Amino acid sequence: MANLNFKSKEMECKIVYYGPGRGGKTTNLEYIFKTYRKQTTGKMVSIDTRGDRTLFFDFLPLKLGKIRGYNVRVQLYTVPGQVRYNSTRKVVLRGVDGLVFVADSLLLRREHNIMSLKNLQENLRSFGLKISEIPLVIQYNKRDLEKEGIRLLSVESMEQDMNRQLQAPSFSASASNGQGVGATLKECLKLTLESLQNKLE
Ligand SMILES: Nc1nc2c(ncn2[C@@H]2O[C@H](COP(=O)(O)OP(=O)(O)OP(=O)(O)O)[C@@H](O)[C@H]2O)c(=O)[nH]1
Ligand SMILES: [Mg+2]
Repeated sequence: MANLNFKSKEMECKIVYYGPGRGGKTTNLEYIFKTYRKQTTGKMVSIDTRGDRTLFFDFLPLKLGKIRGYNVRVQLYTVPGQVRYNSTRKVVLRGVDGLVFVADSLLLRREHNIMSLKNLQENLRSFGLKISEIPLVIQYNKRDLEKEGIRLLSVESMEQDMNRQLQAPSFSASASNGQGVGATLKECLKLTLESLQNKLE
């Protein structure tokens, strides 16, 4: 839930990176941390990781400066994608203002993407929310692997699997080299701030 202070003109909102294990959520935040130094207000914090697996969450605070008179701060979080950590995912998801769903383009990960999106919908439902009520951007990650000759799902088939009904803005990306990472974040920020603005009016 966004924090609004009318008096001091401060706004704070929460964006959660969701998606299957090993899809590239942490890698997105690492790239943002590296690239948008001016906007980061503190260190990226990774709570409890084993190798490249997030066991609790990652956190990165950003400061966007003044937007329509408000000082806007954003908190980026990632959830642990592994199926067994659902209670942690729910804790991180609580109070979400905007979502980035990071899907894995590997052919072998098709089912994991679909299950993770279902799980997101179920968890939102447990808070009385519908996915259509939360600003959402979908990212098709790891597109760089096409060049390596690794079999990937086509973007069209991923759209069919995940975005036919949602019709969310979507981006191809490669979090490891940063392609599409900024575009994904910017779109999510735009939608999230617009949605908060509408709630204010
Ligand atoms: N080639 C390639 N590898 C990637 C990309 N994004 C992430 N990876 C790799 O995929 C692995 C998993 O990435 P993470 O960012 O840790 O995935 P995650 O979604 O945070 O995974 P969990 O914490 O288990 O939920 C790491 O070894 C990354 O380096 C990408 O765009 N291209
Ligand atoms: Mg992670």
